[in-house]
Amino acid sequence: MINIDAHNHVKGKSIYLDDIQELQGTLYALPFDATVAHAKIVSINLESALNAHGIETILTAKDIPGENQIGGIIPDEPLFADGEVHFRGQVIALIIGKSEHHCRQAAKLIKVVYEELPIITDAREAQAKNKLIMPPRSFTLGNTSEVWSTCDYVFEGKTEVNGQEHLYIETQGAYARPKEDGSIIISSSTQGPTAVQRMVARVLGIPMHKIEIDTVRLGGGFGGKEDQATPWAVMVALASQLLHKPVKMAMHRMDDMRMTGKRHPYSADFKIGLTKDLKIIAYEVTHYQNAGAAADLSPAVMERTLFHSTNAYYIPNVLAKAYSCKTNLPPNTAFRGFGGPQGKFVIEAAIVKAAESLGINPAVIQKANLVVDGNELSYGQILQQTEAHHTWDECMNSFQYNLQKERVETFNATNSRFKKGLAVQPICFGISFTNTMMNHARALVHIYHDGSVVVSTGAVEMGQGVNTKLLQIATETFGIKPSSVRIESTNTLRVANTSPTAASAGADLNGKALQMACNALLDRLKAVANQDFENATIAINDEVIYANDLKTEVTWHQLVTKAFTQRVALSENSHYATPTIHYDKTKEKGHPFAYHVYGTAIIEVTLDCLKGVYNFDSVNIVHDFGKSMNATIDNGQIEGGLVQGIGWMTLEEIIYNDQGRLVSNALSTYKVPDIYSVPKQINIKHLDTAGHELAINKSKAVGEPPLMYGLGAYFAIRNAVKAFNPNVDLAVNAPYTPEKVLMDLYKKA
Ligand code: MTE
Ligand code: LUZ
Ligand code: MOS
Repeated sequence: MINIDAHNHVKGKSIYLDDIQELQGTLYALPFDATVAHAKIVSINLESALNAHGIETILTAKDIPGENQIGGIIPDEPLFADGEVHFRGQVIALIIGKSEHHCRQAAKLIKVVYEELPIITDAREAQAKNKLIMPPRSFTLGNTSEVWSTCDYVFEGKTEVNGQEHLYIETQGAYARPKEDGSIIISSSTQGPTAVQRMVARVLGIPMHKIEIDTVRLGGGFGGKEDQATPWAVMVALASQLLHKPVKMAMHRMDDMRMTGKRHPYSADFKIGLTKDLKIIAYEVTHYQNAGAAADLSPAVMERTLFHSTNAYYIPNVLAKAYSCKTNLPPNTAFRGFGGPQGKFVIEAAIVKAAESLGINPAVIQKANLVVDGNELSYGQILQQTEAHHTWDECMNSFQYNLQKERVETFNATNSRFKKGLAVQPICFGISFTNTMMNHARALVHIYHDGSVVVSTGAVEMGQGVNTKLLQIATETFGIKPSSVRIESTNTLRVANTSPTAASAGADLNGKALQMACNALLDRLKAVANQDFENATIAINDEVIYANDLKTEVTWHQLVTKAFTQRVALSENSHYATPTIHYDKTKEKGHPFAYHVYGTAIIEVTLDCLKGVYNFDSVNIVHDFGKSMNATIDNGQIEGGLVQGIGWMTLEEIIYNDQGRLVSNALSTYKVPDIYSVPKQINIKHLDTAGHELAINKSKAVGEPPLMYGLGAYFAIRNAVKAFNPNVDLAVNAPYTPEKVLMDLYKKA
């Protein structure tokens, strides 16, 4: 089935937040933010701004009827700065006027007097000064300190990995309209409608049942709208509630980039120990996560960094520790992979460091340590149905890695200006929210008496194709045409208490709930059909219901009508909670993931050693989809994730100066992959495995894992640099921008 949004997207008919038909009298809201990164607010003078043309009002912390608090995991984040600011871009006031233009004019008239305080932007500096979001956490397996002396080789090192701007095409925004009796509807471009509802209730001081959040689709989220769509929705809700008027916000790109958090930068120290036959027997890592000025999702992101600290490798002795460091930057947040990619980057760097020191191909160490069934990971989960070797071998064989490697070596021996680099990147990613409590979903299905069906779930469509997968589940279960089913917007009145669409689990959780609802309805309809067919086996095909002899038949519409006249319930609400998962934080042991997703990529790059610029020639991937329920959509996720990962590792460079000002604050200074930087060839081979019971229709979750293939881009470029400048000692510092590559090419050994 093609993506159900494809035609409307191409025609420009799809509705995004800014396309919602506005009510007459709609006002516009513009956040006014801090211009210093850390300060006491001595005074705020709003007078001339309030008197400016077209301005309705300006709201600050003192106008909040409920709590000035939007922190989800830790309540440490005010909606509007109150007395102090902790990062540039922190919102101090909300200007409401007749148009955005009026608001921008008024913003120039607001006068804030600050008393500046010391600024910290570096994670290690924050940790040294004990500025932490929460106490550090450690995962332990075996006993590293006991085995160092038995290792034949021990290597130590340090890595840096930068953040990443989400760059969803649709910027943050929300539109609130008052309903009667103080209740309110808010259209929000959010991955988590329930999170928005909860925070609106808290800040407005009203019960959740007065708040309806509606989300049709997002023009991309990538994690950036898991938590950070909330403040903007709360702001328009607050203004709408106080003014009894519809209020809307759709952010400018530069405002969005300045005010919102990004992927977390990490700094890390590692120590890796191997035996003579290249088995990694000990690994210690300390991660310093740059959380920004408030917790946001950082504790959960940090947790996933620890979970993925050993990527696809079995290491019997592990000590992984992480600090969530509080700095004067916008709070960093979820981003595809959610800390996992940062954890994996360090183990890959450690392996590369070992291989370079031993003068061997890192792939030899990678392969020698891939996980197998029965391996215990540092957090206690015993792996089953592992596909690490399977994807690796399949990738090596079907894409003829050995020939490719020879070709690259020959190229490098015969070319001086251009050098090629090759890297292999295996991945292993856990599927489930690491917070067990969040792994549940509901679906509401109505069959109308004309036979048409409407489906509501908690899943948010953000381009990943979840609505198409949900439509497939409903139509396949009922045996009816796609045009008979409609997937409705995600709405907190129809489906309540949802987890955000995140952790790649949207299709699994909501799809399973939907399947349960459809099956319950089908059972009731079959019971009605059985009255005519005398307990025959019933099959539905093309909207025709057959008894087992295929002689008697009735249409879907006739059957539904009959059920309706017999007063059979044609609506169903089902609840699904992932079985088998559990986790004990006091012991840091458990079985947090329903299953893992595996894959292997081979990345080849050509580097121009005169200019430092590079091009990716090919990326060959064998990915473990299980039984992919929609290969086109799943391949799209692989391509998109891969390119996003390559962008993070190569071109995308977030720069804050030491005053905490975002220097890379627009698309002129923040470079993302374009059509020219996409690999010339991306070959995706499906590893067709049994799948997993806990994956919807055994079609494994696909959203986040492929981003981590992009890690290989970093190491492929490094190999090309090494081919040109063999004896140089290189740091591990991503992204590897052409500027940094050029410096390394001519760095003295
Ligand atoms: N694909 C598109 N086109 N747009 C997005 O915003 N988000 C990614 C991934 N793929 C995203 C995307 C992230 S971060 C996640 S967690 C998953 O989609 C969420 O959707 P799923 O749970 O349905 O896979
Ligand atoms: N969000 C979250 C996530 O709250 N918990 C997770 O484990 C997670 N994993 C990936 C992406 N978002
Ligand atoms: Mo994705 S980072 O789980 O929204």
